Formats: sequence, C-alpha cells, structure tokens
Amino acid sequence: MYAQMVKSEPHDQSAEAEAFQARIDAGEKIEPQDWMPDGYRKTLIRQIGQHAHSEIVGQLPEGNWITRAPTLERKAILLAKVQDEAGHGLYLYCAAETLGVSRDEMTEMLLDGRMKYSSIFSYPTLTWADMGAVGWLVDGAAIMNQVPLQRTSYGPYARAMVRVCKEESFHQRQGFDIMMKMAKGTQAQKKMAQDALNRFWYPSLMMFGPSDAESVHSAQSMAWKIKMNSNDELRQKFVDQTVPQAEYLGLTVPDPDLKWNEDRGHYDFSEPDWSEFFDVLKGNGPCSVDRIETRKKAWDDGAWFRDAMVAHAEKHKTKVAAE
Ligand code: FAQ
Repeated sequence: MYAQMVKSEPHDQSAEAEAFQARIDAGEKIEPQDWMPDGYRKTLIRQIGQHAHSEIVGQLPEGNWITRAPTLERKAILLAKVQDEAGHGLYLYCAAETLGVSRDEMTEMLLDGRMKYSSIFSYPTLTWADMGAVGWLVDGAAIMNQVPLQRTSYGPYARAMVRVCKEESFHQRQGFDIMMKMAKGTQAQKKMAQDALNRFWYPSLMMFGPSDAESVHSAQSMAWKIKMNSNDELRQKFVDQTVPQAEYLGLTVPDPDLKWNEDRGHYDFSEPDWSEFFDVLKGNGPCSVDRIETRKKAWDDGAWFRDAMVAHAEKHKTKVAAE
C-alpha cells in the first residue's frame, strides 16, 4: 500500500513543490489531506517510524528492571514510565499512518531491517543506577530533540510531540531523582551512579545522529521543517545543559577534554566514537540481535490476536451492511 501510494504521486511536481515550500516557509502546518512531495512523505515516514520503533524498543531495557526495582514506589514509577513509552509509540504510529503507511508495514520494516530504532537501545542496562542514567540522559536527550519538533511542519507529528514532551519531562525528572539518591548515597551507590554515567554518556551523545558533516538528511529535512535543528546544534545544547547537572550530582563526565569555552559560550567536548555508532546502526550493538528477536517474538505471538481483531471488524462490517 505504501509503495502504491508513493507511485501514484504526480510526476511533474515543480509548481506544486514551490507552493508547498512557500507554505512551509510561511510557518503553515501541512495536514494529511494536503498535497506533499514524495520525498517529504517518505522522510516523515522514515523519521516518525524510527521514532515510534524507538519508543517501543526503548521499553525493553527499562522493562528489564520493573521486577527488580528497589522499592514499591520506584517500581510503580518505572511501570508508569514504561507504559508512557508504549503510549508514545502509539501516538507516533498513528501520526505515521496518516501518511498512508500501516503500523503493520512499519513493524515488518523494523523486523526485516529496512527501518531503524535509536542506537541507544542497543546498549544493556546492567544495574539499577542505569534506570537513573536512562531517565536523566536518554530522556534528557530525547526532550532536547523533541521540544523543537512540537513546531515541526507536519501537523499530526507536531501535535503528538506536545503530549510526548510533557511525559518525557516527568521521565527525565524521575531519572535525575534516582541519580540523586544514588550519588548522595553510600560509596557503593555513588560508584554505581558514576559507572552508569560512564557507560551512557557517549551513547547518549550518539542519539542526536552523526555529525552535521556526515548527516545525509539534515539539509533537506531542515528546509522542510521536519527537523528544526541540526544534529550538532542539539548535541551541543544537551552537553551544555547536562554538564552542570552532573556537577550538581558530584559525578564526573567521562571526557578528559570537556572544558567550558568562554569565547564560544559553550562546553568543548570529545566526539563519540563514530565507528562504534555506525557499527551499532548495522545491527552490531551489544543488544541489537536480542532487541529485534524480542520484538519479533512479540509480533509473532500476537498474530492470533491481530487476526481475531480483523475477523471481528469484518464480521461487524458485514452485519452493518446487511442492516
Ligand atoms: N540511532 O542524516 P541523519 C526516546 C540514522 S526516543 C539510529 O542525521 P536524520 C524515548 C538515520 O536514521 C529516541 N539511527 O538522519 C525514550 C539515517 O539512516 P536512514 C528516538 C540513527 O533522520 C526514552 C542515518 O543515520 N528519537 O529516546 C541515529 O536526519 C527512554 C543518517 O543520519 C527520535 O527518533 C540514531 N541515534 O536524523 C524511550 C527523534 N541517528 O534512516 C524509552 C526523531 C541517525 O537514512 C526510554 N528523529 N541515525 O537509514 C530525529 O530527530 C532524527 O531521525 C535523528 C537522525 C536526529 C535521530
């Protein structure tokens, strides 16, 4: 259906494309029924789909800790957070569906490797402190990326982001709260918090994507206001915001070259290991195989339920038509 829909777009798009760009430049929202270039539609499906998959796959490293949370209160909070991620996935799949691709198609594309999910979720969560680091750093990076997306040009995506961002703020705060508890706790707890920061720092920086020089899609996506900022701009903002928070926690960012640059008014910092990033994207992250296998099992195990729902809907349609 997705392939058919893209093929059915008119060939000569120049006048329409110009009018379309003028609408974007004027800050108008594009809605599902509006004409849009093939590339705009495809880019949105790729980005929103990847984002939706990230929310769903992102439940796995945290779900790992629900049964092992240290208190009932921590367990209830984590459970609520993981449920929120499922909700974010649903809003985003729904936003992508308005572009003519079904959730089933997107899931199949994830499972056969045609679509990606965020590199961060290919890393393991080894200790309870990792729940703090994920909330603080991973949700923190997600917010940095998603707050500007509330102003993205595609209406359904922008509106989904408003709710997602509100919930992500709670997630970030709960992560920071765990880090506070650990960092101000016993020596052993502080060591765990530092270890979690050490392991999650660079993978969090990678969440913003490759450097601007290496980013394939940024220029066109920014012209279309599908992306509002470049990858490096957001990474810098994240570092500037997070370093003082690490200092407040009494923890050390694992970067010997991290230094405030008075002239630039920003921190100078070391780039992540980009060869590791591209390797993770190829499916070679520490948990990459496990994540996809888990999603595939969930998808296969749910087949009977999806079939039953479709059969029920068909039966209902026949009944309504007969009345
Ligand atoms: N991981 O040309 P660019 C969350 C790919 S949600 C994997 O710069 P673009 C919530 C990129 O797709 C986190 N792949 O690409 C949560 C492209 O490959 P393609 C997810 C990546 O699209 C918290 C290629 O590299 N957030 O965390 C990554 O312009 C806690 C070239 O890159 C979003 O998805 C990466 N990190 O910019 C849940 C936000 N970076 O597709 C649970 C929306 C790049 O051509 C627990 N997405 N690639 O095969 C975006 O803003 C953009 O898609 C970027 C990448 C910034 C991620």
